[in-house]
Amino acid sequence: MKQVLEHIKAAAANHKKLLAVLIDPDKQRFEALPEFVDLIHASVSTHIFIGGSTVAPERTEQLVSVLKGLTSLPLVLFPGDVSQLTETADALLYLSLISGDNPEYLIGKHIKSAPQLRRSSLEIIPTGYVLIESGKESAVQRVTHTEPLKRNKERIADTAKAGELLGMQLIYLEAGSGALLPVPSEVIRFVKNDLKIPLIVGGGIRSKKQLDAAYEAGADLVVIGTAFEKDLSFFNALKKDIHSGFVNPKP
Ligand code: 1GP
Repeated sequence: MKQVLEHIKAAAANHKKLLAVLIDPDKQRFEALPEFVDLIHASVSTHIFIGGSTVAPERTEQLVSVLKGLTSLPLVLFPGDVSQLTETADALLYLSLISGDNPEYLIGKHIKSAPQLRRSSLEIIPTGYVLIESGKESAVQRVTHTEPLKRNKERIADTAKAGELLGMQLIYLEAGSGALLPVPSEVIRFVKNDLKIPLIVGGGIRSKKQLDAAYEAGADLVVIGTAFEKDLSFFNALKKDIHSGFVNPKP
């Protein structure tokens, strides 16, 4: 069923905030997954994103297969490379790095993935991926050999708008995994006010306060990875609360 994008759009339209836990197949120990998924289920998380900058081939597929047996939350590929595509997931963020000028990450990887995706039943979601300066060099910057955008809201909004006008279905503002500085609220607000499509924000969010600030500024879906990798007790601050206004599709 191709429903991941529709669900995100409906949530955004109804101001229901979404939270994706990002799992890096190379960093996650498979033995620890049952406990990790239990914590995800007890929290307000609504999605699991899977991906990393450098992941050993097969590892993504193995991880998704294990997760399938543990959860009915949507499993969404957030791949750093073509080798991270697997049919076992529910959807694919088909990322084009529109903040950069490296043709390989604007269209090159996509051409390489086309033979596989032509036959795929994955839900493919075209996503404009916008890397923003965040206080230190990010893995995305290092791997893609592109410069992040300066924290200049006009230029970032123009980039996001260009992605929307090209037909992308989501915009992802990325500060980079483990960023020192998350995407500033004023940038999120400025970009969101200018967009008709849902807005994803990630990178460097490690507290409930920062999460709420991103939501309040207009993020429809926030992605958090490193904070959970470093400290599982962060889930305690994100426990489900019927009054919280979050929506969780898990039955
Ligand atoms: C990285 O935006 C994601 O691509 C999440 O970042 O690991 O810093 O939470 P963190």
